Amino acid sequence: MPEDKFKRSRKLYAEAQRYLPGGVDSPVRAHKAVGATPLFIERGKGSKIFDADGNAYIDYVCSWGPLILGHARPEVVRALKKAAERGTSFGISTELEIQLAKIIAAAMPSIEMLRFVNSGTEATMTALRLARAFTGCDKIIKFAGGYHGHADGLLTTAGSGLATLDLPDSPGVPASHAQNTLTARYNDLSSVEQVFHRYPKEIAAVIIEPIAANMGVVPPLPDFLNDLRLMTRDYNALLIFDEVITGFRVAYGGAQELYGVTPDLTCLGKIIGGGLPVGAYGGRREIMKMISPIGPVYQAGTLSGNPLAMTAGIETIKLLGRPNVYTQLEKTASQLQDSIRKSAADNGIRLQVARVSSLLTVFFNASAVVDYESARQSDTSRFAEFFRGLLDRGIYWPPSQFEAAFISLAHNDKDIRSTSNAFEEIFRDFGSREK
Ligand code: HOZ
Repeated sequence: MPEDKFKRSRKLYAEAQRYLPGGVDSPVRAHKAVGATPLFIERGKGSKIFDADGNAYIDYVCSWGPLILGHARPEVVRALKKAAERGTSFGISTELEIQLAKIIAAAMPSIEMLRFVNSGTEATMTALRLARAFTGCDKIIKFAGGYHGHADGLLTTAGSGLATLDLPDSPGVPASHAQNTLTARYNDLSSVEQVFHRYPKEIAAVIIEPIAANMGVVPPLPDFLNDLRLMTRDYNALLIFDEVITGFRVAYGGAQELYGVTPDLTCLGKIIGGGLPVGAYGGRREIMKMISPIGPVYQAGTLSGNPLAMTAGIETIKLLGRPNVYTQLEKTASQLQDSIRKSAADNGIRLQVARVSSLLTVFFNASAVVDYESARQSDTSRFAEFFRGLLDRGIYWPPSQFEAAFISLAHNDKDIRSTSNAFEEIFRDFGSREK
């Protein structure tokens, strides 16, 4: 009998299930959609993670995006150690909050003021509360397949874990709440216009991932974001960019820099906390001035602006400000994209590789993916096989068709070569079975 290379992870998973629902603290980690043993990780270094059985993997999840520098980057670890020695939390302001706020405001000129919170979910939830207070309207528009965290009212036709587990929404959300969420089709301006026509004076905001990354990566079509900007202005609704994934990822100034479109409010998370829990929302001063204690819109948090999260964010973004960082990410990610396409073509495998900068998804789909409907045409059982094939070969890919793979600055040529070889072997196997 072959040796069980996941023995310890299996044991931990069995134990975890007694205490944690599904044995995990976030659904996709249970590997349900890909039929693989959930892993328990002991440590990470650079581009690699190491599980409880001592298996090493080249990691393309990178904690779902925050670790753009790779795992345990020495500069970040050193700064964190020093910060921890000074105290881990005060519940009182520190200068670090001003430092990180200044860095973010300089990177994204649309953000004149911001508030730090502890997760992307908190950021989007509060940005919407603020938009409703500012406009006096209750309804919001989101896009099918867009994921903005798990707050009530944002789980309708959502991507990420809900798409992975094929859940249309979640019980427990009052119907009265969900009915204020209207859904449009990503990359289809006419679907947005239809909603505005129907409720011309009732929409507080349109919230969008400017590059959809929670239905897999789906880039915006040319002009879509710009036209959306103009339309929201025409209807006096706010435009909220959820840049939790794309902020400091696709460009230093996020998707708003890449596409030259200015939102009213922006939600951030992930990279700005350098791997520690964080979120932020910010935007025009006149809107942000409505936040308590200078305005009436209430939002608070015991750990908000936590000094460790601020420190990791500052150190991470400092390193992202060095020359050629985004060129390097582009180069590494495009090498990976090219090798996937080549192996797929050589072996007659029909797939789509969607990529913007260091965000990438392999869709097992014969035609181009432009929205949630087309993303859902993908062959998820083939994806599951692909995931397991990569795992067997020491590569940790996102365990869902409807998530992005993340390339970091720690991924080097050797990692890309090993990953490309794995793709080649897997696609050769797929191809031979199809003949
Ligand atoms: N939704 C996050 C990225 N798509 C990942 C967090 C999670 O669901 O575990």
